[in-house]
Amino acid sequence: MSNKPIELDALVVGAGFSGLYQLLRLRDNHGLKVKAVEAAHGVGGTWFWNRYPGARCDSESHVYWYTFSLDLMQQWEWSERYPGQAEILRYLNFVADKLDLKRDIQFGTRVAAAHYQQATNRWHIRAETGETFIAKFLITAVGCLSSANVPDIPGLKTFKGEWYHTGQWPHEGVEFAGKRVGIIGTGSTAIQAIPVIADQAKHLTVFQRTANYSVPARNAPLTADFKQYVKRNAREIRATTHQTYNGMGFKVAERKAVDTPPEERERIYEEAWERGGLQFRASFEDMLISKEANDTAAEFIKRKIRSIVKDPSTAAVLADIDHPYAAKRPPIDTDYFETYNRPNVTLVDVKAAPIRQISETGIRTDEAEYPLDIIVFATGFDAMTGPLLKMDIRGRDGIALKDVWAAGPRNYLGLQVAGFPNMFTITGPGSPSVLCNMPVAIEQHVDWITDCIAHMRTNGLERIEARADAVDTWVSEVNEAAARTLLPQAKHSWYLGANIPGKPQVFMPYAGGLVRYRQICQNVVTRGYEGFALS
Ligand code: NA7
Repeated sequence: MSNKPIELDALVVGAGFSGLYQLLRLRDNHGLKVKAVEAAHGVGGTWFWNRYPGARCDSESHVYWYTFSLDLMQQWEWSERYPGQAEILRYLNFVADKLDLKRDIQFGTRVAAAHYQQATNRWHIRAETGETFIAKFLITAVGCLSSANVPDIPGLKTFKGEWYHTGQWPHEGVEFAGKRVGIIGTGSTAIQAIPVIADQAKHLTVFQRTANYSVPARNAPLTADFKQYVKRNAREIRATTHQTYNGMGFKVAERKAVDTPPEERERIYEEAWERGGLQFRASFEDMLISKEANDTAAEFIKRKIRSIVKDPSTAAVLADIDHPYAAKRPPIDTDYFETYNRPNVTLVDVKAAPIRQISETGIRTDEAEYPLDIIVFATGFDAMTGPLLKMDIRGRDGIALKDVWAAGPRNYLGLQVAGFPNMFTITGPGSPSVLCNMPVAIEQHVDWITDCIAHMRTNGLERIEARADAVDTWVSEVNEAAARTLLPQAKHSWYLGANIPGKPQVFMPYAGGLVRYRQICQNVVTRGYEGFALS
């Protein structure tokens, strides 16, 4: 390996959905000298790392892909209603190979530091391998749920069994047969993994701190007719995802739960429950705005939990949910609540009796000791800011991103931080992406960044930086958009950073929806990149 820096027009950090598309657009549409660096040994990002049992996307497959090329859409066929991890990884490899992207991706390369040099208007980037890169543009495509959170529970180092975090799952898989397994967490990940692990393990103990809603996914193989429908209607499907609030393929019903008679409301929820999936939250337009409306959905799901789970005390702990429905990321499942009827599954309420310690042989709560062979941490991520702050990013005058964001993330449009010229963040805080169907949000971000860089090149501009007043305005906009919804009412949510001890609690995603966000970004361009200083 040479120590000579590699000089580039742009360096993209990450080779998941965002990084691949960003690399493609700058390289093939604009002829930039661009490279992507990726910590993993393959493409895929989230879908490279999250190989835990049951890992599957909650967006439906016919909208969970790139839509920039109708041709590409014709060449790929999904097999199930919701794509599983392995199939998504195959898809991203298919795209990367088809478009010959891998030759410009350097794998096994994790960025340690990126420092902006004012005199030369260049980013100096250092990888953990010691390699260095010099680039005019730095684009982070590091994902928003990629920094695993393993809680600091005393004694973990002494545990004699095996332990794993779901987001860093061994590629060779984990053998659960005959084992006593404990899983910590009941977020989307755990809700997918629990039924699958329960099916394999001798015994599964679920440690639940915050009870959660879940709606059946109703996953199934796609029929030949549906596959044909997708091929024939690719253009319309793409158009729909650009028109819906969250980039999904379904629209929110134009009716209010509070104005709907109770029997009719019940029928609508029942139908949505049978249809399955995230569409449940689209049953009424006031569900995420009015607590009264939300209560009707919450009560419906709690009744479902009590009717599915046979042991009343287990059902009571599972249904003891204190946040509005969908104010935390709403999970969808395959036989999640049914799994608690299995004789080999136990639910432990660690809100009532917290986990105190991990011993050599298992988990100890305030009330009991649970002997275990394997512990699975389905404990989520240091979301949105975590992957960015893991790198030592410094902007003008050596100012560190971690200092600028000490009280919470601040940026403009989720795309640029004041003081960090020519650096763009894809799916960063302040972006709507985590509340949306991710590939649709990613395509919007990447297209905007690409057009911006192209505009700079056409006009002989060297430098773009968000203005401080524009950042203030965007931070207010993000706060106001969240305040118009029930989302901030879920106090234990990663949207707020509440899952990471000591993290500033700020509602991070933009909750105004993708359509509005797209329009705002477009208006910024129309008004000559309003809010940015270009020179
Ligand atoms: P989440 O949604 O952050 O869920 C993590 C779960 O782990 C949640 O139930 C947490 O309880 C629990 N947790 C975290 N730390 C602890 C400790 N110390 N003790 C007990 N329980 C704990 O992460 P997921 O991976 O499920 O989902 C992340 C996203 O990936 C998801 O939203 C989708 O977008 C895909 P808490 O609620 O904090 O009390």
